[in-house]
Amino acid sequence: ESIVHCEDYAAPDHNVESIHLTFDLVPNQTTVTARMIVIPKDDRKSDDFVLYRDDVSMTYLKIGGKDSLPGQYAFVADKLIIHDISEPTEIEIQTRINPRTNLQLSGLYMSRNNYITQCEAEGFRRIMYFPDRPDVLAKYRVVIHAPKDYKALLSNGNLMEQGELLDGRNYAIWDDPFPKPSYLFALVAGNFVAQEETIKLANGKEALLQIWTEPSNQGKTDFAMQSLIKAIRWDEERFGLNLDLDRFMIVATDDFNMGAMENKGLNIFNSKCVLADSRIATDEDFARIESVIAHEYFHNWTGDRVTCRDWFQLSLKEGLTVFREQEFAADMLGTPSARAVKRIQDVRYLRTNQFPEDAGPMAHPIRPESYRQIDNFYTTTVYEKGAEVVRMYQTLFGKEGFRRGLLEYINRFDGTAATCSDFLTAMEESNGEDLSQFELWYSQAGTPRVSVSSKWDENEKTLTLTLHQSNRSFPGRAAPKPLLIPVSIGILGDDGKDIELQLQGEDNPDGTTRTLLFDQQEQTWVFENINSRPILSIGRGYSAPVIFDIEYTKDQLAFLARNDSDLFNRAEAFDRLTLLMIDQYILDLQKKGPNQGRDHIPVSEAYLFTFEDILNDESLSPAYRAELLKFPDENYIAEHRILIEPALVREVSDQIRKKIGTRLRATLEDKVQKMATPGAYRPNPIDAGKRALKHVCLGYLAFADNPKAIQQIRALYKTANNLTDQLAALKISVEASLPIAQELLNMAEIEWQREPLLMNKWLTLHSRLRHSREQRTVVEKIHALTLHGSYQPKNPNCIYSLLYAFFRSGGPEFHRPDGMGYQLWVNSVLSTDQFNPQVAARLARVLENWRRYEPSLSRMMYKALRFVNSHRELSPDVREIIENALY
Ligand code: DPP
Ligand code: ZN
Repeated sequence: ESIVHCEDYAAPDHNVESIHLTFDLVPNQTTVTARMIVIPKDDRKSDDFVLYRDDVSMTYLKIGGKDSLPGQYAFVADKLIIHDISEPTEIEIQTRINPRTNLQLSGLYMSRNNYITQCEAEGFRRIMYFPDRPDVLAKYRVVIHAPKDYKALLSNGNLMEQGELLDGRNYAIWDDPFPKPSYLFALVAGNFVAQEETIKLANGKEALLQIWTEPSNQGKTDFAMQSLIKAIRWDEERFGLNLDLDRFMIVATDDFNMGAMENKGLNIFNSKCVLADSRIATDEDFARIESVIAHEYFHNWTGDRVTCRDWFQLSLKEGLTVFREQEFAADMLGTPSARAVKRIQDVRYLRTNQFPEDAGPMAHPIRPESYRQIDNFYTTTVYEKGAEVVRMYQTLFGKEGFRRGLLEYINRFDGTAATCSDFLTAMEESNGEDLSQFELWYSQAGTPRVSVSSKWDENEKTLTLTLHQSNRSFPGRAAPKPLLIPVSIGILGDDGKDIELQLQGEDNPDGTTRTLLFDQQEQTWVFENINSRPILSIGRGYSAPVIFDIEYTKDQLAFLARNDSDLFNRAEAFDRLTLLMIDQYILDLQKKGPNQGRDHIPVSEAYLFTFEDILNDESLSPAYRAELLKFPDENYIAEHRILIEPALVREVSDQIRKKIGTRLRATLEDKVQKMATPGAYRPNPIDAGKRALKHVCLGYLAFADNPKAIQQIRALYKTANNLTDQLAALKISVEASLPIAQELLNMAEIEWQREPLLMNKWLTLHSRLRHSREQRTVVEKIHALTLHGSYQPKNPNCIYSLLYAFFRSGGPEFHRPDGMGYQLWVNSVLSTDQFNPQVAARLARVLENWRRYEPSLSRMMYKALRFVNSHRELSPDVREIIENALY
């Protein structure tokens, strides 16, 4: 198979004006007939009309209404080429496909007895021969024939007709008025029921909203419906963008590779991203569901109305839509403190997941330059770093300027397929700025480092700030150039208050947070009227996706953690302080021998003091305190270390948590008491914040083996009126290896057995199990669970919940010195690759950063990768990941 390069892009020689599809749905042998009107372009290079195919067979081909003759077409590799299309021509093709055996879940497949499609990125060619590329936009009309008991027959656009056929089967006819690329085509047929609501849009029109589920999931869609309405309102208010269809549908399915898909007018969702009530969803799930519903809805403009010219432009719709989703979520949260929590979480996610990608073998710019398998490029770089790049436009131009630019972009490119450069041009022209340097964010990979140094001149009362940027260079590519980096800063005086900022040469101060445009390798700014010893607050709100290297003393960090007016940077300061404390602890531990009182190292008193102060600070919301004080994830700690040593990180994490739980016992217990949320469960940010802080405190107490806390955790599970409390009790018991852990797991297994979403959470809990001498190894336990009645071996959610969660947990139970964990990884990648290469490729990525691990582990990881690579039958998806990792 071959590598696709961005620079090889060539526009298609033919357009497809319209396509009429007829589906005769039969599980093992579905017939699809397409009639398309093909229009050659005036500036075409060839009369050959090129269609793609993947795993379909053709029963006939008609050209211009006549049966085709052998010389009129040819099959070349994965293409069907129809010659001599030099004038508008009707082409009719019939295919046969087998939805029942389609376990890749790409194209048309079956979920139990229901039919579902997934066409992004290249699934449509698994249904029909077609110019399956995003820059071919056609109008679709779809006829569905299905057995009688299939109540819901859905496709994109408007329902024109439905009824019974002469043979007793049902049919429906759908018409989508908006031209769209084939990746946005969707069809759903099956036994589904809908919750529906009619709303009035800002432009006065009415729209019917429907959320379809299997009957067993009826009653779990209220929250999703409310989220959808909120998203519609937000896009109306913030950007003046209206829903453009009479009908907007969401369908939930248990069998889905991704989170959700934005098919025009017919979004298809993984049920875990849409179904919710207090029994099956946690506070986090509620928040995520609101975000994903909004994300897919926002794609209606940024993705569907304006789509991507080619898949290298994926971030054009994804980075932009993640940014829109983040802004929406922040606006729904309202208070500055809640917004800060969301921002802190998003940045942590970026650091834990995107930074390692950008530092590893899969590093790519947000607009990649080449790929072998596009499905491998739905990455945190394209999505989350892409969103940070979009955020920088708003940081540069302000909210109004950003809105102007976005609307200009939509006006210019509505109904077409655009590029990242088109977006940039619309932004710069509508704001009267030159962004040519900014374009480098689209072409340079790697996380930029910005080193910060500053000098206060007590006599001159000036602060000189110098920034230096360095960007990762890649062998065989041009040396990286300096980027335009917006750096938002503030300066605190010794009273902890922000100083009014006045740059040398300015007549007056102008605000307490300023965004510096840092566009050279090295640059210096001088601030005046700095009367007391200043402390710099750098990168406020995380103004750019970079690493700020700055040397703070512990005292300075503690000061910032108490005083910074920027709530994001306040958290950053405490985060830096925690990581410094952990590093120090590791150093101390490494000085000890294996049997030398390894747990007699104290946690610094100064750290505990700051910790307790924050815990007691009633001016901060519980959610914010919880976010600051929760102990960092092992992967987050690992990412910040040069060499990754999972067993060491575990030892240190457990010891520190235990010490915090012991030393701050009284305060922690007091907070557990105060953070009670009596009454009915409400998933709102205030109650959720209280629960979060209560769970953080119980966690530390549990690590200290506090008997009262253990009783409380047990009671929390048993008496909770919501899943958030129950799941927290389980997680803490498992992580802290409490004696009640197995009892709670057993209770949950019985209580949850009829609900797949809950059983998936139950499976995931096992990835947090700790070694213990008596039991089987955790690897064996995880392996045994693949035979559990609730584990469906072909279902992506099960694979993610059990295997992926375990591999990604990053703990020493997976990274075992005897390599058993890697053995399970090898077997899982190879067996999954037999039926679902996309999911297998995600599993495969877990070991790609093997070079960063301690040598005894990295040697075994390398061997495991080599072993997988020695298999001749690997899918191109997995092959690409493994070869990138190895070479
Ligand atoms: N389903 C994916 C998303 O919405 C791909 N478009 O981001
Ligand atoms: Zn998306």
